[in-house]
Amino acid sequence: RTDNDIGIGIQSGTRINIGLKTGTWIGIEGVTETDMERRTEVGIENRADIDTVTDREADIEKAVAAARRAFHRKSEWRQLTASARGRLLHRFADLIERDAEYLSTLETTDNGMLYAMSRLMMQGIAGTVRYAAGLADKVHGDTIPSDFEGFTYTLRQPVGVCGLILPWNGPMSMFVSKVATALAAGCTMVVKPAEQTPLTALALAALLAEAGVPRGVVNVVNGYGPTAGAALTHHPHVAKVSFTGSLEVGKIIQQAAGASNLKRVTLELGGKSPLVICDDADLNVAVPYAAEGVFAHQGQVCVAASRLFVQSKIYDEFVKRAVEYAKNRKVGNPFTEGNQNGPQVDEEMMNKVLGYIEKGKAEGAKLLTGGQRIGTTGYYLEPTVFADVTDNMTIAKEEIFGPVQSILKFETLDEVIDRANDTNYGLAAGIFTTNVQTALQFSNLVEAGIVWVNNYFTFEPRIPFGGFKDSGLGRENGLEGIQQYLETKTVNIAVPKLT
Ligand code: TXE
Repeated sequence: RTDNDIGIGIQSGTRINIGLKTGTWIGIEGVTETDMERRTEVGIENRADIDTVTDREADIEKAVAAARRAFHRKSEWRQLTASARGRLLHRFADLIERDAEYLSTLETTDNGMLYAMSRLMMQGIAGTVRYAAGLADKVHGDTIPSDFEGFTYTLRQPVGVCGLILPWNGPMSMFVSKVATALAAGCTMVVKPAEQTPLTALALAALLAEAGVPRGVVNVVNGYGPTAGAALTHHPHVAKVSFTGSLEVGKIIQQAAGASNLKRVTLELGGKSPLVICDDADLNVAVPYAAEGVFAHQGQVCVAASRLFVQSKIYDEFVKRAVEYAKNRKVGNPFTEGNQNGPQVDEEMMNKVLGYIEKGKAEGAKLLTGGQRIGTTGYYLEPTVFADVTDNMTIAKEEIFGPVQSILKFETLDEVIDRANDTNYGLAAGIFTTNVQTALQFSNLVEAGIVWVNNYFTFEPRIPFGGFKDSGLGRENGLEGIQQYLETKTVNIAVPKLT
């Protein structure tokens, strides 16, 4: 989204329209008509043109029916062994590696993510799929001793048709983390990408088909939240929804689950993550980490270090260096090498960030650099630093989702732990200190799903990820991630004593 609100579409002889916002079509380099035909041939149902509300709901209906057929006990998918599912996922990872350049170009075109970042992320994306591939044949139950004459064992079985609703900030990484895990568990699914970023989910779905995932197992329907998304969350044949997005919509989804068939729900809903810099920290390390923690990907990251607590002894020096760092950050076209920030995803999100900046100024925070849009083409924002932020200010309480660093001052560890926890969110937290006791005390007491000590943003497919409090429900990734796509069945067998 480096231009104004033009639609991005791919048109071929077959009917595949992607993410149209206006009537304008532009071609995307590297996507040929043959590619598109191959995609329709393999039967992925791609209907992303914006028609009417009813049409969109009808698409979800068709997709859920396809996923339900593919989940039938006699289907090709259900007949596959767990290790065969693992092999399919490894093939999918091979294809992601083969097409890494194309996929990362598409991701940057779609989302505005720096190309250097989307290219670098491809390794992690393939790695996530390989981790899920390895998990596929390691799903098993327990044998439980019984006080009666017999024994009990458990089976862990796929939950059924899943609705996977994706956000726009990490379209590909979210797709693979949800889809690969659900496939490893043996589920079938309907994926609804975010309306801002419809492209890479379609490309990945085509690769799944090329890898040999049977028809109907993964269905992608592009559409808007209140229509396509809501149809999925209310659908009586969807057994589980996994959602990443806003807290507001997370609450709507949980209500829809309760009002329909009590579907299982996993939610990842963002945060207001505290990063604490103690006065014994190495500032040469802490300053860049804190800046990347909130500026990377234009601040559109759920774990962004958006509340930066700096201890009083080093406060002035830290603020000076943070401002210098922000001023030197290069903002521009995400495809241009050397740029460190690209555009916000769209005008609405850019305006939301600018609104928070105005609130920060009005409520008395000290704006030390940035605060403005850059130019009038594209949604570029200056990296912004506010100092003297206090806990009650809006910019210290609400998720900004933009390149805005808010610096707060603290005196003691005891005090900063209470202040860090004084939020309805609880996704991530970080601390920079050279004192191991301080690091451990903070890690034990902070209310967050992940804590980084002397680093920030480290992610791996092996580590469970999710939030405390309003930041979500359940965990994705790691061994816990796959459990969210499984039901436990208990079987009790009578074995009378041989007398
Ligand atoms: O989110 P939405 P938006 C936060 C961030 C951002 C704010 C708003 O603070 O500024 O949310 O972003 C689908 N039923 N995060 O408006 O609306 C929608 O189509 C079912 C944090 O983009 O939650 C899209 O696919 N689905 C975050 C997805 O929900 C619905 C990532 C996310 O959109 C729906 C993104 C409905 N009624 C935003 N309404 C993170 N946790 O990383 C919308 N959707």
